Amino acid sequence: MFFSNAGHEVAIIDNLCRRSFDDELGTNSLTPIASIYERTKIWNRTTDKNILYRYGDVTDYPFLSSFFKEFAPEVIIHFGEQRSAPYSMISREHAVYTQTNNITGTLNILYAMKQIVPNAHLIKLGTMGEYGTPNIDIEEGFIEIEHNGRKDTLPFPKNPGSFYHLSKVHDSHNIMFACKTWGLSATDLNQGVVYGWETDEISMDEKLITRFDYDGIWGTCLNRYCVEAVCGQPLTVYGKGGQTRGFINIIDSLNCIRIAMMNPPSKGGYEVYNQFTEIFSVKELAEVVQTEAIKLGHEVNIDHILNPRVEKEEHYYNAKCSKFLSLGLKPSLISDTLINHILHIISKYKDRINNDTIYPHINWK
Ligand code: USQ
Repeated sequence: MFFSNAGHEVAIIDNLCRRSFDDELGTNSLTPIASIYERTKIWNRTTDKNILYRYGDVTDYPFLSSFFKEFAPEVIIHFGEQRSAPYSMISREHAVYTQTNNITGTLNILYAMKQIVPNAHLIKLGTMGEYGTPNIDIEEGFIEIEHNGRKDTLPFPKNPGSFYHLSKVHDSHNIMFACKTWGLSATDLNQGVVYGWETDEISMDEKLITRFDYDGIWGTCLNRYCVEAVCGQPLTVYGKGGQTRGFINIIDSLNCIRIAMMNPPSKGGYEVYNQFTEIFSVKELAEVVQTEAIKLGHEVNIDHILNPRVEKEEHYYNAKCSKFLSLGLKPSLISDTLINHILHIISKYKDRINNDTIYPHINWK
């Protein structure tokens, strides 16, 4: 909708697996989401634009290649992956599914680009989690290394924390190889933890609203804290809470993709951007939500619960994110007003919260 509104011709392919994961796990979106058919119909009617939707799976090469031949995309924005770290850690089957689905889908896209649209620009959603939490500054994609008297610029070392995050590392290697070998162009967006869900386009009609996850498998930290505050549960900080990450508002996330689209790498180029706007520890974020929720009359406690993940709970973290700023990104940062607004919207859908799904039950060990 964001790109359609900006005047681009947009086609979506989606196998709707995210909706079936909810059926598998008993989770749900806080916000009621209409079917994709209804959403595209409302969008096309409201705006007089035309988003094309095709049901299909990027791991199905005959489907993908025939779609590429029909639509001939100039830009491919690839967000079609299983994106939950806890989901990938449920069992062997979930880890295998995550890596097979994610890596095969991306490989298929690279082959379809090579064979059908070799001049297209791939914009691929990666993750800041590819780098992990090293005890040195995190660069944007590459680092100059001097070793035994010789120097080279190499991909920044990867040390991720789940089979899901690992799938993105494997994708990055495959994409870089395809650019180098076949002359494709790609931008890898190493995105931090996203929060919020509202955009100008979604606000046009309640039926255009997108999902808002809050459970222990799909919900990300800030969104979860806000829901916990509204439904009177303690905020679930995992362990000591010194886990420090880059965060980004969904509006900035879309603007970053727009900026990446306007600045494609040259043929054979593989560009990496770190896509976040602020750094917080998960404990600091819980305190921000607590303060704001108390102002609204909620009673809010913070619980340091046993960490279900294997991760450092106190560590150095200094990741660079200067490329998007130098290309003109004006970040929307976390503020009292924003948290207040998110808490208000959550209150509106409070009856849809399933308390049983909030506590995290997927253990890494
Ligand atoms: N955490 C808590 N309490 C919670 C939930 C999470 O303390 O209630 C902690 C986790 O232990 C972790 C941190 O918050 O240290 C972030 O966890 P998260 O669930 O908010 O995000 P994560 O699992 O890292 O994954 C999310 C998205 C994923 C994206 C990633 C960006 O689901 O698709 O790739 O954020 S990043 O974290 O930068 O790798």
